[in-house]
Amino acid sequence: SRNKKIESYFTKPGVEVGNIGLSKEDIKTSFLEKLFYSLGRIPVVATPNDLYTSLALAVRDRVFRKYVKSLEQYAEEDARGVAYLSAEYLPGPHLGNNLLNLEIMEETREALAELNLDLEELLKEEVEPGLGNGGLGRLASCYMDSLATLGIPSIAYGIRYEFGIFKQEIKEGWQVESTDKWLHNGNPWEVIRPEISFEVKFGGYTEHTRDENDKLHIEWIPGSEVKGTAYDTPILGYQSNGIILRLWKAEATESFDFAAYNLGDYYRAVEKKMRSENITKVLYPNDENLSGKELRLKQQYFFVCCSLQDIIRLHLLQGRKLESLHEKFTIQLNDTHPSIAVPELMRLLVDVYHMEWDAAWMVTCKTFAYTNHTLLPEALERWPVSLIRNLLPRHLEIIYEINSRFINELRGHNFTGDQISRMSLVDESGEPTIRMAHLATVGSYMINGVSALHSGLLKKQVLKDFAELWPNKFTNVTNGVTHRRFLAVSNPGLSALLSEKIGKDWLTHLDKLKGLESYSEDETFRRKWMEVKLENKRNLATQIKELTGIDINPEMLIDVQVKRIHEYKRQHLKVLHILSLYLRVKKEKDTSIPPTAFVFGGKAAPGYFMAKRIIKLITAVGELINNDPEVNKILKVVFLPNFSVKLAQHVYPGADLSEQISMAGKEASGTGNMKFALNGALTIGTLDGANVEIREEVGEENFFLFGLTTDEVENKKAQGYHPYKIYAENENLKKVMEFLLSDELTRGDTELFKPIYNNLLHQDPYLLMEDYQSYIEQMENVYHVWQDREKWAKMSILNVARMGKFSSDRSIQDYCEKIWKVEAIKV
Ligand code: HBZ
Repeated sequence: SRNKKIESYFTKPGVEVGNIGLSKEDIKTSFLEKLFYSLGRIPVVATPNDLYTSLALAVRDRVFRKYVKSLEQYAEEDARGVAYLSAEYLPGPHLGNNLLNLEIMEETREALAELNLDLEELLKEEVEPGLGNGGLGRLASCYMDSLATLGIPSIAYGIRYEFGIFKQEIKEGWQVESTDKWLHNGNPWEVIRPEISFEVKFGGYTEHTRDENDKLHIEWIPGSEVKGTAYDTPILGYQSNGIILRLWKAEATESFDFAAYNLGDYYRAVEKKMRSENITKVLYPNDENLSGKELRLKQQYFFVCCSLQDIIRLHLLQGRKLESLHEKFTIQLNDTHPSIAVPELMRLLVDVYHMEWDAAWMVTCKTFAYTNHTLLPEALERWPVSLIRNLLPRHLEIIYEINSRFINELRGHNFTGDQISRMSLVDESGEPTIRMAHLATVGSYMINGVSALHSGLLKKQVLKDFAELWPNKFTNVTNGVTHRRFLAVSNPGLSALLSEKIGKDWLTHLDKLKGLESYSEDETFRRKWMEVKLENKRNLATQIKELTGIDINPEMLIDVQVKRIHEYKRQHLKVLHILSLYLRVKKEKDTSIPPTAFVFGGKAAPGYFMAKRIIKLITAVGELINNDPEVNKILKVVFLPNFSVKLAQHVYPGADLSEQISMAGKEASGTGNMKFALNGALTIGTLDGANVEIREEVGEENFFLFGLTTDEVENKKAQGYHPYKIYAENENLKKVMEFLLSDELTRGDTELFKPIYNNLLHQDPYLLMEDYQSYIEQMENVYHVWQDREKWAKMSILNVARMGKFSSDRSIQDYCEKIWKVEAIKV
């Protein structure tokens, strides 16, 4: 009510506050205003970053205008909403995407041109927030784009890491890491909300007392405390609403160090402050592997604790009761990283808001839903009981209580002792640990995997017993990607061609691409299609030249594998294929191979020995091939350093062939596979993750399949797998493998690739030896089709035309219908 007067300005029909018009002139004026009055710069001294920042601020005003309108409407309708909890986000550069969503790309380009500035140059200035490792973080950002576009009332919570995923450089062929100072030039997209801050406790002990009515009260006396402050970034949808990405930064609390200050112990107080701020210093760069570090658990609890307090604040702000929390909010757990939210919500409801356990548990179990992203045993989170006891003593008690009630329930269902110990939240087989996937499963009303295959395996393997107990709690939501960023923004050439043929509806309804199918028979269209692709390949070749110094002829087949480096993803299988081609050209003087550029990109976890060796292997093969005049007209090998969303936006449009070659049963979904196909690359892949569904959609005749199926992999392993035997019986494979140890490749360092060689020959956990022949043969087929460019073009068009299913808009609709029961509110 205090602000009624201000509100009347804002809500008066037709009245806008400030200059937020969308015409060329409006944008030009805003841009100049930002430069002069927000940055205090005059043109002669303005740096490229100043110019970029001015434009970003001008655009941000327009984004916020849309966001506040959405907020008003959500509040008015008292709508049910989604809170998305993710420890990682990879939004990519904001500017280009916001220009698309506001539909002011051209106006902005012209406004800048009149000032003698080039929009493309300013777009290049943006440093992207690398607040994630890979697929999981990027998925969260795709989902934000779709939540905003579809008008789903939602808020996304995460961590404002001061340093994101490390910067990767290649030195003498090896990955070298350095810190990612993404905030160095400031961040025009975020707004700090100093008034939205919460205290987070750590350590200490709990005190159990009974009051006069014999009611138990439990108090957590912490050993330390930090404060989390909200930093908001608006994320805009296309022609639509905006939502907020709220990231928490850790700071010292004033109150907690008061004692030290009072004692005059200034240095001790300052040291505490620094220790507090450490919590959100840096992202752990491990994907699909555990760090097991205390600081990582602190990060998880820190952001969960702030987010839940914020959700409760928002709920109570509307005058509602906590008993109805689950009716107004559903909270999605992006993997187990935020799963400490289950005991934390229980703690808040029971200890802080004095709800009875049963009532609190009912609310909790109806609030959370959990997405699993991996079946790899080494990636399933477990925390030692001792660590939780030290850091979160009250949560350990709550976890034990949840577990004991859960086990009673199992006994009631006549589960056997074996089953019970398999299902327990506590693994007591060695050092006692908490199985976070079990905690998330028990505390959620729905659990989903991220592709049909993966969701099926989840019920058969990792959560088998739980799926028997609660068959209706399990579902699938196949991943999707935002085609607005990964087609409309990053591939303007193809986008224009699509819109020319089928109109612009595909921007909000990707299944409209179906309308392209008939054009695959149209020769003129096919020619245009291939011209657009060639232009994108030229652009990619320019990027490659800038980043690596390597010249690529854009006419070559561009064959790409970009993703985190991991043995299960089998980048080294690709290398074996390249070496087989090299030996053919070199030793057999075979020049019939179509010229091909093999492009790799992706980061290895800094402590992952084999992954780092694989990078060295790729670059060593590159050195050898690229510098050999006998070979380098036919083959080129490139390792693109520091793969990121920004770089990805150049890579997908320029690719001819997409490598999706993980061992079947290991890649939960993959999302790069979708981005490539959406940009007209054909896929060579195994029946793994979402490849299965992509192949179903595009048609098996338009997909290059190879390798064992999940069942065949299982059988092979059950029978006893002998990689050495396969090697010994395949002359070609043998030569390729021996070449790994050759002086030509290792330049005399015979130990260099021995770890890879030995692993493949004697363990080969991901069946490279087994799938090798099938892969080589399917690559021959790829080359065969590539020779027939008309056929290739047809297949490429049909791939794009049939990708409608893989929009993240469809995924979000699935979440709304199958899990969240939330409805859209469009402004
Ligand atoms: O999530 C990926 C899956 O490997 C991929 O198949 C799937 O498409 C994608 C989205 O569902 N998983 C990850 O990217 N995982 C991580 O990045 C990760 C990060 C921190 C961890 C564990 C995993 O502690």
